[in-house]
Amino acid sequence: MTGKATAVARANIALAKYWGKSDETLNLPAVPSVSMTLAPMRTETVVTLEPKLEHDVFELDGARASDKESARVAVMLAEIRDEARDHTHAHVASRNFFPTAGGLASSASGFAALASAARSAYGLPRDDRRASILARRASASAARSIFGGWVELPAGARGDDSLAAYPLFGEDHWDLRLVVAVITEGRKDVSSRDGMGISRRTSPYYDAWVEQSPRIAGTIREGLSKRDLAMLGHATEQSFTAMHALAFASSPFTLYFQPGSLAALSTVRRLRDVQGISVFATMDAGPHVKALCHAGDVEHVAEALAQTTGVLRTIVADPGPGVELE
Ligand code: 2P0
Repeated sequence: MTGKATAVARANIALAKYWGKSDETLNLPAVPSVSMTLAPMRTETVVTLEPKLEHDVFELDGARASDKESARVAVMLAEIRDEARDHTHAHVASRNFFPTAGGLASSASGFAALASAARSAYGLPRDDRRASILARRASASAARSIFGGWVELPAGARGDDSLAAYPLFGEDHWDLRLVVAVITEGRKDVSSRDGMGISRRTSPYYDAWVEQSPRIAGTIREGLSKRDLAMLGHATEQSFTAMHALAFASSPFTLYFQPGSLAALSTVRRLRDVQGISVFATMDAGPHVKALCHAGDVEHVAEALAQTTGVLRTIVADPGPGVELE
């Protein structure tokens, strides 16, 4: 049998952040996270079964991927082969249609697209829950990119390998925008995985983070449900500031901010406090600042951020759909 399938998945940005694992072997998050899937940030992955191959081959953006990246892909393919009872190796070609700058995670869209395309190429029926479980084992934020709109990945209890993300609201629920203020073009220094491990092992605030996160995620869910941007936005800012405070207080300290990040955060505060625009910030494991606002305010917000010292450029994203499979 020669199977071939193509999947498109999109990156997502967490409003309620995942940071810390309850189980490193199964890659289970210690806290619930809630994200928005981003329409323009697409990864397309083509999986082709090739009986002549003696091992899986992974190409990323047209070039042979590193051994480390290839190994993570091979682990997922091996799990799918076991389920499909087909031990043919595969050629995987993945292409990102957005910049792979630090903190604009392409691993989420990449593993979501891979899980979906590979299941289909091996003849398994479409099952987004199973694809989300596979994606979560590879990279927990990828579990959320299986679905469109607004998505939750609950915290996982140690040993529970059935954990998957699920959609809260579709992409048409609310016409919000996320403006990414790009601060550096390079890759980040400390990976999310390493950063959250250091936080869990050494930060004096880790237990408080795990204890408080469900409450913050609950407010974010409620703000989404009521389409209340102030409720959603203040809780979104609480989640990212708590995550970064936790990381900063670890040993050695983990600091993702650059001077431009602080300037962009000031711009967001000024737009809100001085100009009365409903706009709220978040940051991930990188220096970029992401601003959440209504569609009607997005040009003004993007312009103000683009003019901020230290901001290289801006990217505007609207809520996007879940995985598309051919
Ligand atoms: C998030 N991040 O919720 C958080 C906020 C970064 C900051 O999920 O170890 O690459 O592969 O499960 O999914 C990035 O972490 O980590 C992430 P692993 P992942 O989006």
